[in-house]
Amino acid sequence: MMPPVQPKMTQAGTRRAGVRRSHWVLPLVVLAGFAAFLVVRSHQPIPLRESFQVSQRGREFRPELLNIRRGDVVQIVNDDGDLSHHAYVASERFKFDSGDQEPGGRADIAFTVAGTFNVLCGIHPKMRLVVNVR
Ligand SMILES: [Cu+2]
Repeated sequence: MMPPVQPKMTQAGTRRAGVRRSHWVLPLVVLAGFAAFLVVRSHQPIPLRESFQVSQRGREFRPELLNIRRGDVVQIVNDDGDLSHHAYVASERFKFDSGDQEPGGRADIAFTVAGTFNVLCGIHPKMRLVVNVR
């Protein structure tokens, strides 16, 4: 009695196991695909950085306000005749110091951190540029 019943149960059991496997194979494939997508996406290059120019003529930063994205570069140009200038950021989260900028000198500031930052001139304390980095 028992031996003839045993093979039938095994066949049914195998079929059921097959059905159960197909239930988790599909989600697993979808999950693996999604993981692969994330890996590929994280290796794509960062969007092109924009450059902005700021003049120091007349002992003023112009423009006085910039809205940029993280990674963008602000170039500070001393186009102020024969005056020396300077540009620095002294935030807790972001620091920069151009050193002395002789006439004609340029300093590139790559803002790598989001936030609002003051760019100041160590020689002319009234000079101020506000940079919003989003
Ligand atoms: Cu200055």
